[in-house]
Amino acid sequence: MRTQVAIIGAGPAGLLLSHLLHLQGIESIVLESRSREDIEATIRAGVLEQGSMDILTEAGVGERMKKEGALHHGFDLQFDGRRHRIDLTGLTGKAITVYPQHEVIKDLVAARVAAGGQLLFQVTDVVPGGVDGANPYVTFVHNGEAARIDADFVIGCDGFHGVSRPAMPAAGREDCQRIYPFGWFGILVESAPSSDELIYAQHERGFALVSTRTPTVQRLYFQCDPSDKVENWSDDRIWAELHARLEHNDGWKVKEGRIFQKGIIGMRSFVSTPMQSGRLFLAGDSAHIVPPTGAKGMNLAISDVRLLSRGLEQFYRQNRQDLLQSYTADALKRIWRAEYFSWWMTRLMHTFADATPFERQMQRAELDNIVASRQLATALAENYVGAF
Ligand code: RFL
Ligand code: PHB
Repeated sequence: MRTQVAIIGAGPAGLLLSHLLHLQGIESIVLESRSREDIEATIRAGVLEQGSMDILTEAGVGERMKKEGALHHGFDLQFDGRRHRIDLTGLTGKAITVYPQHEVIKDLVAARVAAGGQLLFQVTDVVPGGVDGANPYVTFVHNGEAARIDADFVIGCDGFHGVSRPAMPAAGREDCQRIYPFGWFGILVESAPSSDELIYAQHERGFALVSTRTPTVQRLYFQCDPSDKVENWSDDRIWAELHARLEHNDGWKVKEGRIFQKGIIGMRSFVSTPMQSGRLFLAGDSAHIVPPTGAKGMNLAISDVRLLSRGLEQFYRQNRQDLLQSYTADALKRIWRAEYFSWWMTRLMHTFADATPFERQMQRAELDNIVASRQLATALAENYVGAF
């Protein structure tokens, strides 16, 4: 097989890149280790920044997002049993949309299939090769047969546990990482939303987050031990913990319902540089991870591939490589700001078991400052909506 751009991974990064390239008349093949049903059913992110919505809309895949996604103009910060609204639109003129990542995936897969795009699912043994020369390739196994794609470029969009980052030369590679001493327990609940807007709650028992999915499904999270087991959490224990952490002075209570999905995710900040070696480029979670507190991961994946698609377009249209050469530096500007914001929100909202009484007071005072100062609340809102 031969194509212009071989893409490893059909997450938001890989699928959107393939679609953006197609719109510029550039051919690609996407290789995905899981099945279409599996990628379309995996529950992950929920929040899209305005800039991500604009990119999806310009790419012609924003129709269902506009109809079914929920536009949110603010969210609540809760601490000491009180809520304080962060008026995103009032402070920044922008909003965010809650639209599940797997719906974005469905829209992108449908667009690729409708355009006759090549998506190969359930491939195994994917190995990028020849990336230091002008003729890179990917070998893999599909339907039990060994296969090879020759391409001009190989793009690793295969997430944090993929094969692309390990295939980059070790010399000159720098991995910056912070692993947090807690995780998030996430549940999906059959019930009407408890709140019209997201609630980020700080509590001495640990952080909790009230989010939504659809008018009949809620997404709730609470800080937990990352090595804990889902089996240790009966539905009753989960509700007791959520009620305790989300307790509100006006008597508001989180709505209960049937819990139909439970999972624990670890939390880390991670950036691997450079994001390019020869003809191999990394985009999205394959190059960087943020803790979910700032809701930035999918948004970063989208902005990475927007940059890459421009670089590839310049290569094919004008035979120039300057945008491809500056890809790492250009992408990192946004990535480090999102890393900073996600780390800051995580530190602000979570309970650190080893915090001293002084550190706890500083955390409380910082929250008080944010809700008392329009300038500080504006900085939070600008970062949250991605107004940079
Ligand atoms: P993905 O989505 O991990 O996709 C990678 C794809 O590559 C495939 N793959 C391979 N394919 C072929 N060969 C191999 N060897 C392969 N190895 C892996 C995988 O099967 C997969 O299909 O990476 P991508 O495209 O970079 O997208 C990143 C986002 O998925 C991620 O950053 C977000 O989900 C993070 N995130 C959030 N981001 C937001 O912007 N807003 C949010 O509200 C938000 N909430 C979240 C989140 C992530 C969460 N979890 C579960 C980690 C909430 C949660 C709970
Ligand atoms: C979600 O709805 O999954 C979600 C919302 C906000 C976050 C993280 C996850 O910060």
